[in-house]
Amino acid sequence: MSEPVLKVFSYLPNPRVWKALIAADLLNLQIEVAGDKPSNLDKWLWDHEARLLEDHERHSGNPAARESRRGFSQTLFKTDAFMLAHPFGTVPAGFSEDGNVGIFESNSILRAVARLGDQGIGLYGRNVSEASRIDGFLDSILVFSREAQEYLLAMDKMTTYQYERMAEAFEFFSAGIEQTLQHNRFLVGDEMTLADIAFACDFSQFLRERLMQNRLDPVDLHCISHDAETAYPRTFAHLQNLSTHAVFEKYLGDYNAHIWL
Ligand SMILES: N[C@@H](CCC(=O)N[C@@H](CS)C(=O)NCC(=O)O)C(=O)O
Repeated sequence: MSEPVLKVFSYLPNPRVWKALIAADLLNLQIEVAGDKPSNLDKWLWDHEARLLEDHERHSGNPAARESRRGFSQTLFKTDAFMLAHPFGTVPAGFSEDGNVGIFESNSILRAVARLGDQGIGLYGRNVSEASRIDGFLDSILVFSREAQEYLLAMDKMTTYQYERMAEAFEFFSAGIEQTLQHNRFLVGDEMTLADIAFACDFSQFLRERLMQNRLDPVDLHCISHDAETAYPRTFAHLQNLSTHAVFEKYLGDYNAHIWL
């Protein structure tokens, strides 16, 4: 087996990590992944050499102890080196193979994998215009997924404001994807690219809202994507087609089974 080209630390499983893993599988590259289920990440030292902490190290006086910022409620243990490499202190946290450079934001970890792989496969486009168009989709996907993150984290305390923001973001994003797929087989042209990988992972993560309807019931709200297949048929067909690709299936297969029931 070849040497890993990147290291990634994260909670697991995590669709944001799958972006890089799908690209790595398509490019026949290895990524070293370390991590644990979300509720266990407070037992880890967040570092390039991430490791489980000893019980006696898990106290507020540990210089690595920091308040969590987003998506966690526990004290987390992030080394100064981790914060230098990852200015926003988030996971997934990518590291160059030598550990010297932190690569943050899952879309950028994805880009790093593509840059390290065989350019002939075209995952990052075939020319500057295509690569830039892929970047445009990656940015739009990030904007959508940030909104989705806030929404999913607010499930037990949903406000009308939060819900309406998400509904608007979903409509804006899905309409754009639908529009693109009227003309193209994939998001950028007729070949699979990073844009499709990031779309599949982040859109799938948002669709987990369908499994959380019971948490919206008390405030009389319907999950936003309910029946959205009718309004955005190409978008959902694209996700389904991507999900049947063997490499996507490996990561997203079970995760997305609920969508196609
Ligand atoms: N847009 C980022 C999202 C990363 C993110 O927000 N991660 C959160 C967990 S979902 C985190 O690491 N939070 C650390 C903290 O709470 O301190 C990406 O795609 O990588």
